[in-house]
Amino acid sequence: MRIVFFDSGVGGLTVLREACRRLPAESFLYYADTQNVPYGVHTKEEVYGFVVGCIDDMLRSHPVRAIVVACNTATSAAVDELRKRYAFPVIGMEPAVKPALATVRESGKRVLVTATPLTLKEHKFQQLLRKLEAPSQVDAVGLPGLVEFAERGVFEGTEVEAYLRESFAPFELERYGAVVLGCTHFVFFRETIRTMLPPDVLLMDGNDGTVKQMMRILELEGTSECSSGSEADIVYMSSLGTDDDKARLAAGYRRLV
Ligand code: DGN
Repeated sequence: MRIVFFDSGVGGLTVLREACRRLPAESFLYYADTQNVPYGVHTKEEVYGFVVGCIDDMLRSHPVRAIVVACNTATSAAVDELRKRYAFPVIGMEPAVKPALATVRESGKRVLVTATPLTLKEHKFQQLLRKLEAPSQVDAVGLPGLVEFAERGVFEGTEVEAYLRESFAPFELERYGAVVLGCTHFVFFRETIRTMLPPDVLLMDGNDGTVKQMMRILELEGTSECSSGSEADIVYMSSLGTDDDKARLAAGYRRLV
């Protein structure tokens, strides 16, 4: 049985890559809901319906050991319901606000969270800020355009830079100690985002924490030396089910290793 990583498109590959590096002997399945990407523009109820449709579709041909919802948007919209519906473990994501706040505690600087508009609007994110007693130290900006760039296979260049510059323009970036990549697609743009920020700003994502959580739940021991992930055993599936989708997903993964 394979461990499944799920996202609307290519973003969750950035989480899968961390899993492949730590668990080189495991077998994985990556499922992308290419029919309904991007999720960020839909309602919570619609996203839940899309995710259940995909998982039920996959279960017809593949038994599942566990599912990692490698998408912050789908996690905030659907993870609680998915846990009630399925008997296998369902692991979700959370924007890395907690570790980011820990890194700025001494400096008194602020944290800027980037994510899709739906993640930022959802109850789960607001609840997380309240739980961390952090609303006044955190600002947020939606970057839905990055999901669209990644799905078009545009991962760098002037178009991406112009979009980021415009999106960050309202913020005084010197005031921030950490920027959180709260969407798995954004990890593809890490290098370009880095160039937009003052050099001492930390960039944080939730990928490693999610994989460690999955390993705890499944009681898996990782290798002490992480591999590149290039030899990983991955089956690719998508809701459109085309060969073109599979090739695009495999190419997206190869970009990361
Ligand atoms: N990769 C998703 C996330 O982490 O939120 C966003 C995907 C989308 O469809 N908007």
